[in-house]
Amino acid sequence: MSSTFPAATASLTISSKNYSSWALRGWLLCKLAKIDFVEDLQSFDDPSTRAELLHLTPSFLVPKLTIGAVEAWGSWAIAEVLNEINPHSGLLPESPEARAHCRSICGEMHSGFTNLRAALPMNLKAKHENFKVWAGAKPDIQRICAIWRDCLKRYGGPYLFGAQPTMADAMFAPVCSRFQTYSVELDLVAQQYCKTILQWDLLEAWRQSALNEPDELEELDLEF
Ligand SMILES: N[C@@H](CCC(=O)N[C@@H](CS)C(=O)NCC(=O)O)C(=O)O
Repeated sequence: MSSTFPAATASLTISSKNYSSWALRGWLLCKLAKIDFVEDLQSFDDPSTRAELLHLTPSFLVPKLTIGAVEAWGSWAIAEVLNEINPHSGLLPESPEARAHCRSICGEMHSGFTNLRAALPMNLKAKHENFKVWAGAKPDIQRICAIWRDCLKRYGGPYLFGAQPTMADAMFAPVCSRFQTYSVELDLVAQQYCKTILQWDLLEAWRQSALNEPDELEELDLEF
């Protein structure tokens, strides 16, 4: 088997841009890695889609990246594959210490914060002014804000590892949108970080596409 990546066009299988936080992560990672890719947008409200998804992605989940015979599914695997494809894209910070730190907080995001994800599902079209955050989600929010404070202090911001966004910002970006949607009270540092992410041109481009998506997948309002 060849040790280089195929010269094929990359394709990113994603689902709803409004609801799918993992799809957003995969898309931001591809953009940060500066690869050319096409979006393969699968619609969850089409009954044939689940059967189709099974062929497209073994985990049944999106995002999934395909480049010729190279297939990676799950945001974390996609991040690492993209970093292999383009190790100088800045997906990871430069120093070994910062790279280890970056990978660690991406890992926390990837495998944790399940209460936050359940209580505050991503929905870019929604805005809740007086949303009561479930007590079980509060430790997740506190931990996320502590991660951000630590990074911004150590590396100087405005992104988590300094002047340019890395894979960590891609992984945490959907959290910023959730905090905005549900009007979560945040300390000043976290507020500023959310503002940076929400003004990021890539996030704005994604948000515009999400707003143009047909309404309304009501069952996803609670579950995603
Ligand atoms: N840990 C996975 C999570 C992927 C995931 O949960 N994707 C959701 C979309 S946000 C999905 O594909 N759900 C399909 C379904 O529920 O049918 C990742 O890192 O990508």
